[in-house]
Amino acid sequence: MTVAVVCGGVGAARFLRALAGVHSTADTVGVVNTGDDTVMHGLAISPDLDTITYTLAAAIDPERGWGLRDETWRAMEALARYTAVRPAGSAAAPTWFNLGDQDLATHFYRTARLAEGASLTDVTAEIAAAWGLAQRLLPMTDQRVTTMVSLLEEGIEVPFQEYFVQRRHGVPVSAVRFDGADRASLSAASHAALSQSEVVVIAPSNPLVSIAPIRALAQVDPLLAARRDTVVAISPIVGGAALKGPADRMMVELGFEPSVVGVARLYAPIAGTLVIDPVDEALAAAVRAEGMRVVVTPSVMSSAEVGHELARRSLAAAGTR
Ligand code: FO1
Repeated sequence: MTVAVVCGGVGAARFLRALAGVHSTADTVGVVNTGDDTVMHGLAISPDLDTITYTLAAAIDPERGWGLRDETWRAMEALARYTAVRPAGSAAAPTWFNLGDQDLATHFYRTARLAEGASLTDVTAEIAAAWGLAQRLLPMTDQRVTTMVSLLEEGIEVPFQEYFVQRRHGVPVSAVRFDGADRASLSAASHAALSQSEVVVIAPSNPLVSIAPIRALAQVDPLLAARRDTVVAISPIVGGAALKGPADRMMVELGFEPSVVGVARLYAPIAGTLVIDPVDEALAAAVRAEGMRVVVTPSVMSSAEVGHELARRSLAAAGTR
């Protein structure tokens, strides 16, 4: 059975790793958010693609959930010499976004290949091959889409990483926008994956800033809506809290209920089933009232066994009528 997984970063990476334990990796493809992508020091950085690649290669730093384990930071330390002398108004040598010494090689390679005219789809496949991945990973688009976050108190709009990393996602947001999404299109490979795979799983990623940029591409919602019986979403909200990151706070700030019911309202048009954790079982009827079937199974991937069962139940749900 072929499976396409709609992916953000850490939650999706962990789900794909779990899926690899119970399903053929050759039949698995990830369609990955690139709205978080950024350019630092002139380098093209694709955090969600890298988080997934490193996780599936068992090279991720397990505590941070991003970057490589056993990483060193000598290049970042050396940058401090230049931040001391940069003139007022210069953004050169930013040190708030941490690029490890080994991680830099990935960004060097991606940047150089893009400069040669390769598409992000091709470069992503090359990087995945270099790390020995059996799954296919696809950027959602080969064009530039940037998630922009409006900050309530500062009254400005900043690119996602300036909210997430620079401000440690600790400030309230008032809006999110996907710059360039109206001009971009779903990559041909992603389109094929989302339309031809027998099952689509929406990973437990932030619905507002990880899955929403993919949905902002014009083709995606109609494509998924047309096959919603075979689309299964896994709630990233468990017991009213995000599994990781600011999804729960963002939902409140942007006017959504931070619960599996709020998640159901977001996904009901495009997914037939919502997978929720047993702690949310009491809300199952309310999720059904939003028009979704419900699968109740532990969804906090605290062990390989829990992850495997979550993956198994998610795939099985797509066959449930
Ligand atoms: N996340 C952080 O919290 N701090 C960082 O300095 C940081 C650097 C970084 C570098 C490369 C990369 O691929 C990811 C990195 N991340 C960092 C993670 C990333 O910014 C976020 O986790 C995602 O964008 C959210 O999905």
